[in-house]
Amino acid sequence: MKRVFSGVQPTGNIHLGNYLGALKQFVELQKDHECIYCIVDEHAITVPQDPKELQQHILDVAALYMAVGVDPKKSIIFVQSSVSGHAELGWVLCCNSYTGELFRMTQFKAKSGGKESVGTGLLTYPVLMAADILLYDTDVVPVGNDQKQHIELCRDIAIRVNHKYKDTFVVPDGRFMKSGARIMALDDPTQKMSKSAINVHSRISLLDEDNKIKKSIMRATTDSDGEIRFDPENKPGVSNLLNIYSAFSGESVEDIAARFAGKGYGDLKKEVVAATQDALRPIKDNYAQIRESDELKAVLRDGADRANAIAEKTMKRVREKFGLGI
Ligand code: AQP
Repeated sequence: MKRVFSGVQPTGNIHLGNYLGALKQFVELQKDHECIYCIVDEHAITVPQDPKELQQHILDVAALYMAVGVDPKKSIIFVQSSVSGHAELGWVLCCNSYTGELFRMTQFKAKSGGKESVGTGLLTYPVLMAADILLYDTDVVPVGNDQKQHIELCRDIAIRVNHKYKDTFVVPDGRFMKSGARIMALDDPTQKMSKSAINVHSRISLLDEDNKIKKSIMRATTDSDGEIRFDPENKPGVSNLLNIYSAFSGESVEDIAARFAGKGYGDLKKEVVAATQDALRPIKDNYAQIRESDELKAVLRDGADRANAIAEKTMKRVREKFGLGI
């Protein structure tokens, strides 16, 4: 069975983009892959976090993984900082990557833009992400489109190390959804939907109430030509709504657009509201039960043990290849 690894940062407000781009794939892949899903708390501290809130957000994300359908009997669910191999391999890979390639990362440019002083962790974030993936001899990495460049860097680093020290890493492939790989902000469909955006109506969080879902979608930015067609470049707002609908319904964006020919944006929005509310309702119900249960921390402890057993094998190989330790 091929091995899958992916993660989400416990930075709050897990949104429709995270779900449709990544989490939905997590669930699908469980059927016929060996899956390892991480809550990447060490990535979260690349920007300042309140320690108490971070603790809660870790449990929130773990509960959401399970609420959307990640099954701890089938998949490993664990917290990154409970497996020390992530940080150790991260350092080894830092010594095998170049500042030039890290400064070129668009996410680094976006997050550091305009600031006088930028934390080193923001720059080395993709190297730690490469370590997360390579630590588990991962074949497949299900992520949103925004992570394409980071996956490419991970592959480059793996190939570079393999060139120097034969057969050290498995070179992984990214896996991206057809619909949902890049969900855009509802208030500005030229930007990706993001947890950290200030306007709450820019995103739908997975735990949003029905009323909030309705408000955010009904006020979503569209355009003034009134035609419903899929054209992300010229009609990013309408195309984003079609994309969201398609990701929930499984119907192609073209078929949905054809079905709405001659109708108004309000009609489309109403159906997107209903599809979103219907899809999120069971997730919210599951979440409420799981988040309160004692089982959650036990799942994470068991996941950490299982993840650590795999990670230690890789680290033994890496230490030997690089001549580390005695
Ligand atoms: N808008 C998106 N559309 C599709 N997929 C997305 N992902 C994120 N945004 C979208 C995917 O969700 C997974 C987890 O993301 P993350 O929590 O690790 O970090 P992120 O990409 O930094 O998420 P945000 O929401 O944009 O957070 P902030 O605002 O803090 O930067 C990843 O697979 C990602 O591709």
